[in-house]
Amino acid sequence: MTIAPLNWTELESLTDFHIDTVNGSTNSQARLRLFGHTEADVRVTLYRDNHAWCPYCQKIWLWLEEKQIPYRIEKVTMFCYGEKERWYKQIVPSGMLPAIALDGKIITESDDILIALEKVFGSLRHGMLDAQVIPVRRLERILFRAWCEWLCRPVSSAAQEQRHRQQFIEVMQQVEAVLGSTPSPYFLGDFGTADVIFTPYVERMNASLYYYKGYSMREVNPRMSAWFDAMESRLTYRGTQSDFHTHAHDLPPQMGGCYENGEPQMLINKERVDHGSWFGLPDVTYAEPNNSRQEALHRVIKHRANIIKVNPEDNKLFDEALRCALTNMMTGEDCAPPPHSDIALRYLRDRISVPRDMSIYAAKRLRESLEKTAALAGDRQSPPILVRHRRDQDPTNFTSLPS
Ligand SMILES: N[C@@H](CCC(=O)N[C@@H](CS)C(=O)NCC(=O)O)C(=O)O
Repeated sequence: MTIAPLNWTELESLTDFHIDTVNGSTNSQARLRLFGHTEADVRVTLYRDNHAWCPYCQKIWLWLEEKQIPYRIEKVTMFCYGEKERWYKQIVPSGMLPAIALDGKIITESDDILIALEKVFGSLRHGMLDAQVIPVRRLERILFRAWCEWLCRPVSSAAQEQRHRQQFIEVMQQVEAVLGSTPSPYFLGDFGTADVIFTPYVERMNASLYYYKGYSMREVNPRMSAWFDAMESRLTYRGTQSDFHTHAHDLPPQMGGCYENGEPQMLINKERVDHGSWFGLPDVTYAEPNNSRQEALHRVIKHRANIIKVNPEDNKLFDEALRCALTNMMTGEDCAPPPHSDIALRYLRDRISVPRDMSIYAAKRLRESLEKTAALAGDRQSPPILVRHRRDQDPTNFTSLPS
């Protein structure tokens, strides 16, 4: 049995999701973060990318959130999905992100930014230049290089692929040893700068190696696994945390390509990340909040005009199909969408970005309902997600309608 789609007013009545972007917990929508201070206390502006894809921006973002420094956020377009804003090139001619303005002075390079912030606001447990932190920072870069070598270089033989894998695993074992050297799940005994430094890329390694190499970093490395669990106990990290689907498809244009190894486990993982089920993937282990559906619904309702406008299929058809998916998400009942709406629904399924659009479980709920509803209309997939650039995500396409 299937039910009729709810209208937008009926759907609106099913969510009272609300967050305080300014003083509440870490979130990707905020333009101003006060942590109970007043605007007069703001000395920092963080320039970060629109979609929260930039790893070096996540490092600064997390640090500011952990230290609860009042700050403003200005969002900038990355080259891979659009044109850099002229105003930004005037202050940072290279266009590189992140940057901060600290008491009006522009600082670039994420490490230099943290060092400058520490000078003014104090360090996050350890300082960037502490004798204990320097080797951990170095290890993070060694792991980063082993990851790039494995993920981003085409190989000419299985033996070469195996060498790259082995090289990465060997560095990973060093990371395991450092994490295992104290009883705490964090680096260097308790949460601090070293954990912030590691966060952006290990999150991306976990996602990309699962998807492109069939290697589940979080599951096969017990210390790393405990580290991720500990990080996920922090609302700061949860607010910046992305998921496997988002990273699998935001990394190729940023990294200049990611190479699949075609192994059986890789093919299974890729299928699951792209087509579901998204629940149970090792991209998150904290318990699902009980309002994840309400969050997803709230976010779609807020941006529905743009979501419908950018969809390649007919607006009226997609409006109804989208309401069917949302009806399914909120009621658990099947809601048959109009014929030929399968592509439209899967187009959105493939373009939900975490944490830009919503948090990790909300995205899983929404993808699940979009897929379930699309399957009632047919088995056609949306055009493949681009790998050289992501101009389908050009922010200028999303700003011309009020949302
Ligand atoms: N070493 C720099 C690297 C920064 C960097 O590579 N930023 C990339 C994004 S993650 C960037 O801004 N690229 C230009 C663009 O994509 O628009 C840092 O630590 O801040």
